Amino acid sequence: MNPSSLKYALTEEERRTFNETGYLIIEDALSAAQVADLTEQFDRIYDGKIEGGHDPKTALFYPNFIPDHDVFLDLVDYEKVLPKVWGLLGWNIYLYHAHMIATPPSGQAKNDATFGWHQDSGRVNMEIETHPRPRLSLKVAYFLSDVSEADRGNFWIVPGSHFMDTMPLPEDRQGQPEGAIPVRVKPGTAVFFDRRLWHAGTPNWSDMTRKVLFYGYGYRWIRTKDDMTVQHLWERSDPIRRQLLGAGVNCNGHYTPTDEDVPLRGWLKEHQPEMVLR
Ligand SMILES: O=C(O)CCC(=O)C(=O)O
Repeated sequence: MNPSSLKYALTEEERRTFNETGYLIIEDALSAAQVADLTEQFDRIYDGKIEGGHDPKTALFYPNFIPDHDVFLDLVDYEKVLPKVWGLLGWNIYLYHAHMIATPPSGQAKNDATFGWHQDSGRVNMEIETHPRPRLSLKVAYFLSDVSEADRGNFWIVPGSHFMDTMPLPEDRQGQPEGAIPVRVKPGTAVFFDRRLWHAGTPNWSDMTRKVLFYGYGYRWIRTKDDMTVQHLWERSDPIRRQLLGAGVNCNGHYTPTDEDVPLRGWLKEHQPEMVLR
């Protein structure tokens, strides 16, 4: 990790925005060249899935894509983003989940059906006893296609809903919850969202395929949410990237980490000591 990454450290305003609204938009997180490289690999995977029988009219959810190409691997500890992730979650973190979603034009007439609103983490939400639910993890969504207009299969959110345990939905399943908005962003934008923020993927009523990469970061004591077959990448990764890819000394180190388990802590002690107060 290059100390130059600290120029992208989380600002107090960014922290406040994320804490209060449950999300944070970073425009131009990726350059046009990065978007082009990532899109080339995204399209290669997507085309392969269609050749393999995936219905081109339905969304493709493809987890565990990090091993597919180094352009995806390089975003795991991306200097414009990771400092904001540790600014929000601290140093005992790793990439617990990653998935890409392609949402092709639905080919159907626009309707007002209620979207699939949810918080992330499945059973965690039922089995955690506290209110409000704890943050635990966040995702960073990198948008590769232009969703600056609505109806393009946008990611929808209810800003400020991350402290709500339930989301009232219309009984007739028509329309969206109060306060719901489409996230409208240009290619290259990174959208951070708290796992508790009520959100939904939506049908694409435009004529362009929506393309997004999701990187999920959480505490090292959370289990992976997909196969995360990244262990073969440890050997050629630097210590912080290795931590983010799930390396560690032993299982106890997920709970009581040694310096060897969490090189990020050592790095922060040296370069951003206020991040290592506990
Ligand atoms: O496709 C989308 O925009 C929604 C993605 C989503 O629900 C998730 O990552 O949990």
